[in-house]
Amino acid sequence: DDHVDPGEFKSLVAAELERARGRSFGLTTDVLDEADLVAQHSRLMSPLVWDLAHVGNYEELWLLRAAAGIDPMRPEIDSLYDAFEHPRSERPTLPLLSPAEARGYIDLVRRKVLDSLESVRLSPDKPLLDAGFVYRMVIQHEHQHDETMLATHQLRRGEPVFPPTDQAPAPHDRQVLAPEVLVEAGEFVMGTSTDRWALDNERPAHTVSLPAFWIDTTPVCNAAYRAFVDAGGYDDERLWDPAGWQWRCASGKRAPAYWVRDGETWLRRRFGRLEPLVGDEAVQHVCWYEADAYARWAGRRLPTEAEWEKAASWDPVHGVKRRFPWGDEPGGPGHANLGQTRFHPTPVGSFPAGASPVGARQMLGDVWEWTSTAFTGHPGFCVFPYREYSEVFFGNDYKVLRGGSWASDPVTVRTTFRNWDYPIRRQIFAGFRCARDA
Ligand code: AVJ
Ligand code: FE
Repeated sequence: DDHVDPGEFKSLVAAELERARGRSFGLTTDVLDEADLVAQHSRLMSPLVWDLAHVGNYEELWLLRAAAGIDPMRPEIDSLYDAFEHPRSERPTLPLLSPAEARGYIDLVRRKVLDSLESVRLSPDKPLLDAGFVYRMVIQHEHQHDETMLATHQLRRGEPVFPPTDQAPAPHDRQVLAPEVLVEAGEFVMGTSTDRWALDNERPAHTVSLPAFWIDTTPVCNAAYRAFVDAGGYDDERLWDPAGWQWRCASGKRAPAYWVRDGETWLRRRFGRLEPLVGDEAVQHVCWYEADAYARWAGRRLPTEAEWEKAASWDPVHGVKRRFPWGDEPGGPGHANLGQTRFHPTPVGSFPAGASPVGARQMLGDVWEWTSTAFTGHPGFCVFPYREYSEVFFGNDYKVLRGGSWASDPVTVRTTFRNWDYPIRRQIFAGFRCARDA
């Protein structure tokens, strides 16, 4: 298992690059016209055509220039697609490639990448190529942008472009589930030093000792969150973090994003359609401040990042860590709601087969889960391969999210994966679960 067979690896890379690209086209040129692709649907987001060319430019930088030593194709466009040179709100004013030019460019990059795969050696003496790291990084990068593009679609006004999904209901046993699970006091291994898909901020593995705690078996659902709304939670300053109360007052928000009042009840707007709010689905589109206030109202708190990871991955009986809550092997449709198959979360209590060793459900998939922890490096963190992936975000400004959402591709999630965002952000597919000291 330690050995990476070069032939097998190259066919895996080609197939995964192809799969990610099919997804990117399915969110852009396959479904939207030129005007919709270049429009700014929200100041929080890039025009979709920016994301499309950016994933190709990133692929060129890392797989052609850095990995294969190939000269820049169009160095003059690099700065347009550098996320740090231009904030999202500014991107529509840049002389971006048109949708047709962007496609021509990223198609050409991709052809060269596939050609270069023949000659590239996955030598352990080049850290970027060791076990094919840089290819895994680029594949994950495209899927991360695909999830961001879905958030842009959700903000977009206009005719729906995604057909209604008609998925088999998820396997379910919520009637017999205890509301919370106990995680005993003790050490566990946080992070990883061996996962070949792990990005720099997941490394290295290190031992963390936690006191005993209780954590919700499932994410908080719409019905539970609605009880907080109905109880006047948005009007009770005592429930809110001081900065959260400021946000609440300045924004005027009184419910999660996309909830629409309809007399006595609520609807939600989802990818251009108004539909009933499904009570038992995990709540999404809440910011950290809302999650934090709900938890206080419920007499609980958000889990720390370490608590979340221990509940998701640690097998206390065998003293081993799992890559996924259910084990070390990738799951299937019975384990988690991942990979944009449904376009919405499933009911809480779904996926008995996806439970973690302590019995926590839906730790991966459905909704990203806010934790109480600010984003910093694990002890022993080393930048690899570039500071702007995560190190420049370390500090107090960003909160860690865990577990991935229904929009996250399976190759981008594992129990060590870390996401982060500002505590006011609601456009991402984020919810939460609560915890308390034991
Ligand atoms: C890990 C989701 C916070 O979208 O800003 C994409 C991923 N990094 N391109 C982001 C990322 C560079 C990143 N997040
Ligand atoms: Fe990016």
